[in-house]
Amino acid sequence: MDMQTFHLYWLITLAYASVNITGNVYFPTRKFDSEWWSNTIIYQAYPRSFKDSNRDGVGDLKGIIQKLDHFVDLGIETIWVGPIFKSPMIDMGYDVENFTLIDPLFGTMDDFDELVSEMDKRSKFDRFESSAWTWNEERKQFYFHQFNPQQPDFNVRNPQVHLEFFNIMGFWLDRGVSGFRFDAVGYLYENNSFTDEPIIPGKEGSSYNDLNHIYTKNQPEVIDTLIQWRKYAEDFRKKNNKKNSVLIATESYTSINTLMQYYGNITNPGAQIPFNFQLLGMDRNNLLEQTEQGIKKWIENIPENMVPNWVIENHDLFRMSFYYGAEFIQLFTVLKLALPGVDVTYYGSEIGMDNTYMRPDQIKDIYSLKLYKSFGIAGLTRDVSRSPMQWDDSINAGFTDAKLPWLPVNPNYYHLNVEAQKKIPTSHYNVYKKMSQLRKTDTLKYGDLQTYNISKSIYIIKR
Ligand SMILES: [Ca+2]
Repeated sequence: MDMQTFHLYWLITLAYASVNITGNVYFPTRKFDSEWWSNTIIYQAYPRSFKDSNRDGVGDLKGIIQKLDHFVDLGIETIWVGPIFKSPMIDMGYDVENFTLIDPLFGTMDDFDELVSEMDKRSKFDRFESSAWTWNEERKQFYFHQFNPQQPDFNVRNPQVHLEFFNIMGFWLDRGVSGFRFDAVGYLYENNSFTDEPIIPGKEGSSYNDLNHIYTKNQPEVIDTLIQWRKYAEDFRKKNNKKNSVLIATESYTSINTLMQYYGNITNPGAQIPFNFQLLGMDRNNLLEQTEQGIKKWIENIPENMVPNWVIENHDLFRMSFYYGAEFIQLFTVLKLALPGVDVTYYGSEIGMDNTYMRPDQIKDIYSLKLYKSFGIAGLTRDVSRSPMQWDDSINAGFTDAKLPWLPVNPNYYHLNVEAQKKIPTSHYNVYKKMSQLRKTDTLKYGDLQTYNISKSIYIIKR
């Protein structure tokens, strides 16, 4: 989609503003004076693939420091870096060995401190961090793991474990992080009864997907825990006389009702940003209706005084162009950056990076390897959306000086890269940048939202 369409989109919006029609969705004007984050863009800098500084082919903290001006240029104030904790790297760092150590692959604690201080120098920056039974011979006990055997579940019911979560948060808050993104929170608790889960009618019950996970997912205790984490963060802020509130974001693929409870309420607030995946991986054949429904669902259900957020791409799904076609990249960039609340941008989105083809022998993701070994399915790896950031047209897209990056660079890098797009006024990069600037206006910061579903091919949002 070129710049003309971009203008057209706004032209329609502005022209329509003068017509008096009842909006399909209405979200009122709101002002969150003290909240630095209520309109921020959270940029997910997937650390392995962002920038390699020491020629080992894997992105690292120093690499992010080298590229901080990228965020300044785009007007991005919040960077989500993670996971970077000490890890055996079975699940690319989502399997954490120690929550208070940096994995040497990504650098050192000094590098982390340097990242914080370099971000402070550029003033307005905020940083952000990210978390079946197997027999253990040593302990002579079975242990529970909802993911890989290398990722045992915490027993969060144990008060010491609970306390340790606070200690970890305190550790990183002391080091200057602005918030936390908690992975897979729906799996935090299991029902105390250890009851077998019911088999979904018509299924055999022999595999994980045959069971209805009513005892191992989204237990009500999750919400209490989020409220306690938020309270800890608030208390920390007050105790240390910090002006800015600490941000808590959660990842959970669950029902809208559960996600709305994650927000908590005014007296007992929970996560400010329960990630909203309504607009993620939608069906191309039904795109307009799904977009409309996705926006509507969140806006109509959100508790009073809470802030919406929007995710269009992430490290677990494919790139946008795979789902909808490259012609939709700018349209979705404009849409998500024009909606009220927080935008979450996955690295490479700002230049419209595409899925990268992986040969079976190039796959690194453990889940995809399992799929390949069991069923011979090679194309469906999460790695395709984790390929190295395309900075310029030099070797390996400027991501690394090593001969081999940890995942292959997309061959389209020689024309699809940051430097090339900076020079083209109508590029994805510059459209993104313009929208980011527009977000700093009062209209996009605080303005109300109305949507109009005109026909099967015209959907309008008005701020
Ligand atoms: Ca490196």
